[in-house]
Amino acid sequence: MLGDKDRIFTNLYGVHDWRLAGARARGAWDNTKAILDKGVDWIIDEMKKSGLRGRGGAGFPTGMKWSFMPKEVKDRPHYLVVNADESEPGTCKDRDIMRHDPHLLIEGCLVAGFAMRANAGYIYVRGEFYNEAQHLIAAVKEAYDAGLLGKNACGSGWDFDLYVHRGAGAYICGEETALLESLEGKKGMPRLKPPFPAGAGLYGCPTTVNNVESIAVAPTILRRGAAWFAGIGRPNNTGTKLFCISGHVNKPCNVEEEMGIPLRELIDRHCGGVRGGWDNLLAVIPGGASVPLLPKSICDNQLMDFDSLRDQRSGLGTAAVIVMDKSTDVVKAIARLSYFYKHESCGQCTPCREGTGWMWRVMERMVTGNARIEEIDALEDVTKQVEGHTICALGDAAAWPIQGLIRHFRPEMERRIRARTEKLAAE
Ligand code: L3W
Ligand code: SF4
Repeated sequence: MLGDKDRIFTNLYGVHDWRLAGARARGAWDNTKAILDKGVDWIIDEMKKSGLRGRGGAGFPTGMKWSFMPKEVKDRPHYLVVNADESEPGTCKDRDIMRHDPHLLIEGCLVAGFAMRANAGYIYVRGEFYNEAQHLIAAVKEAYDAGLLGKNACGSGWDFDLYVHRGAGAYICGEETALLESLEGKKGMPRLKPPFPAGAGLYGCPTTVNNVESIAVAPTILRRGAAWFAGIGRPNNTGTKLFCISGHVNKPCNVEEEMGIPLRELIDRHCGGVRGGWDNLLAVIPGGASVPLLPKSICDNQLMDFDSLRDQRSGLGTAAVIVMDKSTDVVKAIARLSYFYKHESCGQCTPCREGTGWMWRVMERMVTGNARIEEIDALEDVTKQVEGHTICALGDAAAWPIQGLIRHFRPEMERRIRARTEKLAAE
């Protein structure tokens, strides 16, 4: 269990002052110049040694990502872009960073921007996060007024401007290249990768897109040292992590915990347990809507980190833990997610545009049992034709929850079909 001394987000619940004075009192902006004075190579090396993996869903090593940026600024400017378009169902951690600890993020932007030789950064905030954007804008102004941003930021000799940009409420704009399109003023439609943003990103220039939490933890890692962060959690799954726990628990909450904490401990310690007790648990979606759910039998001994969850053919994703007790209609729950992906598909590639609608319609019939048993296999087959055959990960995200349902709850799907068939035969 993570002790208070190792917590990075000391105002996660908003009980303290989020403005500059309060943030400074909690350690933010503490001699940032000294970090920058150590130089670009030291910062990137330290980030690599910390083992930090991206907190936006994919878990890509952050230090390595920063190192992909060209070593020198030549003909094109470099950009840092922060993905604050938090829209993954169940996920609400970046929101709390922005409203309760915006200066951690802003200081992180300066450090990350410096390390990737960017003189400008953009924070792309989910459109619905109006109040969060207001806090960010106010905090950015405070930072400019205090000489922490702008020309000669923090007295470092580095110029760094930071802009807050509000999105317009499309889930797909959380995909990094759709976000860049949107930031450029175009329709938020994902680009083919490669090229990755580090080669051709915003306005075709070298760009790194990072999640809010990844950037907000960077200054503390650099102040306390990579070894401190790497000493928390497990190998290849290091550090502290914000978990968002919702659904059928007694006290839903966001909490910063050690990576690799057992799922049961996370729920029992911080959420007062599953509603009706652990034995009343049916299933958990461990990492936001896009990752497959896990039945109770797996949850009993499950560790919450990237590799342990991947071993169960699921994922840590955004660490949004959605708990379902035995009162849940699990087929209906996944059908609702299928509707979500159908609705949010940008429609530019055929397997996703057609497949998400097809999967949703079949899932709706699975809810009532209005299907044939063989259609479960057909449904699974279609998920595999969508998975890996689309421009962006939304296609995979639509396929995986259904695959998880079939893997773990196939008997329940068959039971509904049989029950309906028997009922019709009896009429
Ligand atoms: C340079 C290479 N850069 C990879 C970079 C890439 C990106 C990062 C990860 O999707 C997942 C998705 C959601 N040279 C590189 C390279 N990169 N190879 O590394 O890339 P990737 O493709 O693994 O993932 P992604 O496209 O960023 C993210 C899942 O997360 N998800 C989260 C959704 C989250 C939200 C939210 O609310 N925050 O929407 C949940 O599971 O489904 O699979 O930067 O450029 N060779
Ligand atoms: Fe658009 Fe879906 Fe293709 Fe992504 S996978 S580009 S959301 S149609």
